[in-house]
Amino acid sequence: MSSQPRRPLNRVIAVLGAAAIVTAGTALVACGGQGADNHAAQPGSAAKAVDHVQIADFAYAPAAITVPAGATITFTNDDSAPHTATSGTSPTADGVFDTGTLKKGKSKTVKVAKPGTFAYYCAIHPFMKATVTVR
Ligand SMILES: [Cu+2]
Repeated sequence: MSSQPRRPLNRVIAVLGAAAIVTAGTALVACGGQGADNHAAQPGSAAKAVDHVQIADFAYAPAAITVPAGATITFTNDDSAPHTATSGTSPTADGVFDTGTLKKGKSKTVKVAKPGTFAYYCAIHPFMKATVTVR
């Protein structure tokens, strides 16, 4: 009678938030292979940066990233469910970037040219939120 619907997902997300900080370092190392082409094409371009955001367990990791203006950001869906990374605040996309629907195992790279802090969300699961800061 007094049972409330539990939302274990929130706890999962909270745990992931903490894990994201730990994972951030590893993710940068893992970028080496994929980013090799970009680095080779533009030697000595310090402004060029590639950041990866992993989507897993209905959360973005890391949940907040900072990249230089013009940098690319790659979103990879390692979840069983499809997700998007859509800039704006649900349900209103602001058009700064949008990965479209990423199925399991799929990646999409976007570029954000203008500086600012941009919230984004999953158009399929609006409770999934994170931010990109561009400097
Ligand atoms: Cu989603």
